[in-house]
Amino acid sequence: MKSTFATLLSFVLLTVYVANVSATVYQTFDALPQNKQFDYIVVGGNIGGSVVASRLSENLFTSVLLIEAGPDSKNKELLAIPGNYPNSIPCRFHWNFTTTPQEGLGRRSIDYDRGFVFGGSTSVNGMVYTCGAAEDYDRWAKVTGDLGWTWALLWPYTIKYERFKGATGNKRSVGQFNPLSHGYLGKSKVGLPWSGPTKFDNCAMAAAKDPKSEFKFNLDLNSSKPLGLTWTQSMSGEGERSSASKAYLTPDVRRPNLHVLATSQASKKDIRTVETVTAMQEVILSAGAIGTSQILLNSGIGDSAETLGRTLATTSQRSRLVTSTQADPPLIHLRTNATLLPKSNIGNQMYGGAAVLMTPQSRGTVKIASSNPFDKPLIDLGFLTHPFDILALKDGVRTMKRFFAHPAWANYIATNISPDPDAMGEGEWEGLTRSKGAANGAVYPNLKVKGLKGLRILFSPTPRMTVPTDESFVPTGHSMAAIYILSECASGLIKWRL
Ligand SMILES: Cc1cc2nc3c(=O)[nH]c(=O)nc-3n(C[C@H](O)[C@H](O)[C@H](O)COP(=O)(O)OP(=O)(O)OC[C@H]3O[C@@H](n4cnc5c(N)ncnc54)[C@H](O)[C@@H]3O)c2cc1C
Ligand SMILES: *[C@@H]1O[C@H](CO)[C@@H](O)[C@H](O)[C@H]1NC(C)=O
Ligand SMILES: *[C@@H]1O[C@H](CO)[C@@H](O)[C@H](O)[C@H]1NC(C)=O
Ligand SMILES: CC(=O)N[C@H]1CO[C@H](CO)[C@@H](O)[C@@H]1O
Repeated sequence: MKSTFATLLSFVLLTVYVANVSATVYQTFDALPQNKQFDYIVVGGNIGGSVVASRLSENLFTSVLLIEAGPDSKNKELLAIPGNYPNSIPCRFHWNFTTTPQEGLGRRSIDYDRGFVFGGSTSVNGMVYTCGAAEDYDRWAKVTGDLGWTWALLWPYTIKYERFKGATGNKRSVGQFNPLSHGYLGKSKVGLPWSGPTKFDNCAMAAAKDPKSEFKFNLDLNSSKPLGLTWTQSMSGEGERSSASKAYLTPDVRRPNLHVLATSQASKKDIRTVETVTAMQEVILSAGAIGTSQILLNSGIGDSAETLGRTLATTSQRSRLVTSTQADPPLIHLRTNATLLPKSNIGNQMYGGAAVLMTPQSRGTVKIASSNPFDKPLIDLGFLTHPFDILALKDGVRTMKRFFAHPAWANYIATNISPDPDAMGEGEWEGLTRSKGAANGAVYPNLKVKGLKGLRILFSPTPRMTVPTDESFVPTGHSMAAIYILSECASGLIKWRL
């Protein structure tokens, strides 16, 4: 079987730069063991890569090489401080991507952040922890015809990866979460707010207690019914961010069979070939939505519809296979000015709300600008190119207006600072939203390459079976939880050669 996929398994390594030396993580290619052969090569030190490298290397007879383009996150306090996001995270830990001019946003290009460091984006993100709705996962199962994707079969993985820590600093958190909804023996810390409750929290909770309120209290979002008001959980604990690398790699890198190479970018083809490593079993691509697309495109997989059709004859995914992405929900930022100003003299507190679209119908693409793997890819999020997205956002703004209309906010001046769809014409609202609405977040492709042996792709999140791309969708929540679930699930599939 090895020879069938030999071509794909030779990876070119481009050493980007040499960072400070650590005892357990290789900083240079030359430091790697002599023969440069491993059972598995995992590309990308993000959730998928960290989880899979950790789980595969549990078997001490299996050798695993994990390759990460960015630097080690060890001793980087700035990354460990929870709440340091986003402004205090230096750009040396970012890819500094910018999108192509967005047709749906008045042809503006927007910054598109991704983590360039161990842990990938989990080292630089907002840490907000939500699992999404059971219906989202059940829909994966329905679309794929694979019961393995039902929430009932996937949620046990949350128990596997979670190490629930409650609130830091002995803060009481009774009544702020459901103890039965969490795992306590896993690797990734999940916690509750370490401060508060704030005046905002108290008002929101008072409104939620009103039996007539549309916005009811929800004890724990792992009820898999994510509607309502809740105490936000985050992937942090004991005063620290719990990145994927901190949770999975730092403890396991002492294993003699797990090799982690930092500051090295993997690619298939390069004009400046530096080094090559070989996997005896499989290559697992987990370089995130952008990085994985770039590697595949640079490898000649997905250059054109024809190539794809041939290479992937057994799949139903054709021309859009590699380039399809699902854009992260655009945010309409309402925080440009204060939304709520206290009427009485209680200081300068201001609170804001944002409408976030969790079910975008718009789709984008990732393309390469050249065959040089160091060139930035062309990222087109396709934001607001589908009419549904504009309608849904408009509805979101109205929902928020109803939320702040509750008497619980009576002592505050609630002002609408984003374009108000009820105060202007349809065209004007849409125009302002497209030209002013900021957009941040992640790209989520929802696909997997089949028909290529020896190569797995941990696109996040990726149902196990081929999904026609037009059916691709992500859970209605922040993406980390779903990706941890899928990564733990994928580790089992790889380990047991399924
Ligand atoms: C600013 C920001 C805020 C966010 N906030 C939240 C939040 O609050 N809650 C939440 O749940 N989610 C949040 N997310 C999303 C979440 O962090 C990501 O969806 C999640 O981390 C998974 O990302 P990924 O695996 O697709 O890619 P990434 O995490 O970006 O991982 C890709 C990894 O592969 C590496 N890589 C890329 N190319 C190569 C190559 N050629 N060779 C070697 N290595 C390579 C990269 O350096 C990186 O480490 C946020 C994301 C961002 C960017
Ligand atoms: C992003 O920019 C910073 C600052 O210029 C730089 O240090 C870092 O290496 C850049 N990231 C990448 C992936 O090139
Ligand atoms: C926000 O506040 C500034 C300064 O007070 C003002 O000039 C601007 O018009 C306000 N923007 C909106 C959208 O209300
Ligand atoms: C108590 C609780 O809500 N935990 C749940 C987490 O999600 C699964 C699937 O819906 C439930 O079965 C658990 O009971």
